[in-house]
Amino acid sequence: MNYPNFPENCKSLLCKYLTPEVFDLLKDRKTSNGFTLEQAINSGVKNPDSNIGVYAGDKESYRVFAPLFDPIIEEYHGFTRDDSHHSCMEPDLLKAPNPDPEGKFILSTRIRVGRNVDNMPLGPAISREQRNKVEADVIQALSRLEGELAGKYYPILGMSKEVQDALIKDHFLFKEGDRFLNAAGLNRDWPEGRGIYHNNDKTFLVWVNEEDQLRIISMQKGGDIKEVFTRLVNAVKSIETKIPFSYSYHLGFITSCPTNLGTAMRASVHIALPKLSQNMEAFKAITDKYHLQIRGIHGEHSESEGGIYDISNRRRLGITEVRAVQDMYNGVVALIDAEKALG
Ligand code: ADP
Ligand code: CIR
Repeated sequence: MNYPNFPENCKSLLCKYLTPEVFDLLKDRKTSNGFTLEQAINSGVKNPDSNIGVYAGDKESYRVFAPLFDPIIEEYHGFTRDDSHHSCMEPDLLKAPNPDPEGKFILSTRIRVGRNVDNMPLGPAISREQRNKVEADVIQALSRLEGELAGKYYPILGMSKEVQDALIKDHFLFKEGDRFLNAAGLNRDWPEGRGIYHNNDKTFLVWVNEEDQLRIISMQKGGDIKEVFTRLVNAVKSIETKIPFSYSYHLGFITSCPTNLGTAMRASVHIALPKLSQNMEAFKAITDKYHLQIRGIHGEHSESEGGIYDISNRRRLGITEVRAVQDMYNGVVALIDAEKALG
């Protein structure tokens, strides 16, 4: 493989940190699962509009390809090689009274964490048999959940197009054929091994074998962020008694995309900011101050519609889960204040 040809205007962290020297150092390395540099960078090479552009094939990738991953991790999370990660999933420590009890701004709240099974390759390097085993083990673990978390698993294989499209449109299910995941090798053998579990109210959901082997999700209408976090914590604690998750004392929970390492948590609201969003500079000044990310209404790489935005914590590594949700909460309070000030 030769040094990739990045377009001149390429802004991904991959093209910033894959210097010819780093490329030469890493190009012949392989993890014990056979994962190569070429595989790790393919998403960003094929999609030069990537924000990041790299994926890990296994926990070992973060060590074997550290000269590429470390600076990317440092720039995204502000977390260095010498830092360590600590988890804290204590909903009582979160200070988050509903910032919008009248429901004027916040349409819905969602918090998800990514998890992968210990001692299994991650999605970009997993085999078909291993992926199917993950699915079977996860279905079994989920079948033991009780009370509010009890639900049913729906495989994508055999799901009608109408049901699948409705679940995607209503923000419950991952989309099909994402080009970033495709190039990362995450859509191999589609749709086998993929599916979604949810309770009757669709307030608790688990995506199986998408970008990560599990995406554990709690969501509901309105802005009761603490209730959403509490449900998520209960679910994660229950599932981890059955499934051993991949974890590192340095990097926290291991995920295929380096932006998700650590807490692997994205806490978001869908929020209407029609006035503030007329002035993107003022809007971004607030989101930067509170370490927030702005996404469109249909998730990553989508556009906003009708002044409604997906606002979430940007940092996930080197801070606790409580801090990640608190980042989002504090920023949302500031955004609502700014919107109100505009009349
Ligand atoms: P993820 O957060 O899981 O990495 P995406 O950005 O692709 O991935 O979002 C997944 C889905 O979740 C999308 O349909 C998105 O619109 C939906 N979503 C995200 N946040 C919220 C929210 N606060 N309320 C409702 N749906 C949401
Ligand atoms: C990209 O590089 O744009 C995709 N692989 C997704 C990266 C994670 N998302 C993000 O930082 N917005």
